[in-house]
Amino acid sequence: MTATSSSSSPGGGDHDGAELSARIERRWATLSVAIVVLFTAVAAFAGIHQAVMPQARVETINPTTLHLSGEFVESNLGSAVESDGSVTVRAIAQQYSFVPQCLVVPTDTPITIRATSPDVVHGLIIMGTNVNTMLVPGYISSLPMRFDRPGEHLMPCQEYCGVGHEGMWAKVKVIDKAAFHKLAADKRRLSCVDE
Ligand SMILES: [Cu+2]
Repeated sequence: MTATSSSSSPGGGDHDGAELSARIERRWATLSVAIVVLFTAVAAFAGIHQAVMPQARVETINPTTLHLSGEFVESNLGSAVESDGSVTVRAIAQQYSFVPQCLVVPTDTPITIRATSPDVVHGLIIMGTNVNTMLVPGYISSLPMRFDRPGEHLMPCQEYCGVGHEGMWAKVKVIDKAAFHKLAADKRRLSCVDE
């Protein structure tokens, strides 16, 4: 017992104990507030840092002429096998459908999806994967993806784009790599209709 404690009071020991636990409690309260402040600061820094950094690469395209010439003409849409064995899928999102409406891709292959919009902002999300991007007129969205097993994934539009928005969706059909390459042997661009 220290000299400052009230030695006259018989309950002095209890008083000390209460003070000690109050001090410990304050210390933990300060620590937990500090942890919350630290994580908020980290999240804010990460978000702001990402928002102010320019994109590594921006690809633009004229939305009024993309159906007439270049990469996104109708005959060039769908899945294409590249010389390195990877696959590039090109698609257009427009009010209120995706072209092609069903994408076909192989398993165990690096795939790049490239898409854009000729009219308003749409979104593309492949359910069950982390593929999720906005499709902004004037810009090409390009994302890598890879599928381990065959199956079907829904691909709805995830940006409200007008009255027909809820009916705007497509499908991604993942098929066995060998079967895909058999199809690709006699077709330049593939979609589900070639299956
Ligand atoms: Cu849409």
